[in-house]
Amino acid sequence: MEENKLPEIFETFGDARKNGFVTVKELKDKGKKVVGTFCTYTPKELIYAAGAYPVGLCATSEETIPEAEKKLPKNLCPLIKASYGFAATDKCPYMYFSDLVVGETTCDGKKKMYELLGEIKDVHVLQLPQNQDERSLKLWTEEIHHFKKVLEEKFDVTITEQDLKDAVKLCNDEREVMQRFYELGKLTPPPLSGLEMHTIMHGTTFTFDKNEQIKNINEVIEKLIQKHQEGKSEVSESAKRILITGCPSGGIVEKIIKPLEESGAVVVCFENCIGIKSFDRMVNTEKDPVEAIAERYLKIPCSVMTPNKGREELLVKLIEEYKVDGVIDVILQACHTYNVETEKIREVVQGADTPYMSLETDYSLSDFGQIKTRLEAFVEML
Ligand code: BJ8
Repeated sequence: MEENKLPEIFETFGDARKNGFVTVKELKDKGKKVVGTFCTYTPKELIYAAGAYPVGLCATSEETIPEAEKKLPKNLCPLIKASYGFAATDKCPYMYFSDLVVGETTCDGKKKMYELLGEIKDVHVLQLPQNQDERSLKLWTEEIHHFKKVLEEKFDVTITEQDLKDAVKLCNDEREVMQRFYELGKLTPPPLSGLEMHTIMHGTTFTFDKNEQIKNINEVIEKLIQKHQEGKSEVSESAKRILITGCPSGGIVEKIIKPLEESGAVVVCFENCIGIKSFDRMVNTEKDPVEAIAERYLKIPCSVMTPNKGREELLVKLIEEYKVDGVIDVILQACHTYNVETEKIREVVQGADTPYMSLETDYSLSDFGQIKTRLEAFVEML
């Protein structure tokens, strides 16, 4: 391999969704169980502990939205329409092979969509409380105990305490390596672009062998650190450093991340569910595993929580740690919770002396030119 050339792992992760199709079929042929998930609040540990494999379901392209709109309103978040559309058209192999799909009571659109999805697939909806206080933690802990029972009955297994502890260890190991990976964005210049970082993080959603993933990511980290030490980063030292927050960014990469980086900026930090929100915070291994899992997941600072102070505190911390020059808040059309929260987030970000811009968009390319112009203007004034 050429010196400093990144391993094919970048490509491997870039193709992870496609390659995962074969893997998931092989797993099914071997009699393994697959559980489709939509949200960062889904405690993957329980799924592993039941001997099944969690997989993120397709929801990041507009391909199936017209089909979804036959049943769902047009003015609904594109992520929700795409999720349903992929299921209704059988175009997501992960959905097709899922023995169970797990939804959650996060936003109104999703929880109502799951009712329709339940007509196509076996769906279990986790009753997620809407705030993070002690009473909610009790409810959520009970809900996780219930989820354990649902999985035991569905897959005819008994989940032991040791199964849970092993699963906690696996997920904590993954979090640890992913934290080391995204913290590479703290370097100046960062040794990889935001687009590359996004590709890898998105690819992990479709990687079934987590130990293999941990090994591969470690390899990428070592290469990138070496690249940085040798001053060979392709990112310019003067590139404006951007933090992306808001709705999941899987469906807007071509529309926002790419043009942003083409206009002289670099995304150094993804605070959203593709990045830090998913991998931040470990499950405490000193406590009862179900309680510790409940505690860890309930703290996720998503806008579906009210209040959602955690997101504000996290942003202020990240702006400093990643030496951020500007924050872009991505709002998927008709996402009321993130949209309403922009006002608070603007105050918090500007209060940290950092320029802020919110962008509301969907998965279509109809506003591509308009967004590109706004991104260029934003980068220019940084
Ligand atoms: S933890 S961000 S994955 S809920 S679907 S809320 S964009 S209107 S996805 Fe999410 Fe879990 Fe939170 Fe993360 Fe808005 Fe659309 Fe609803 Fe959405």
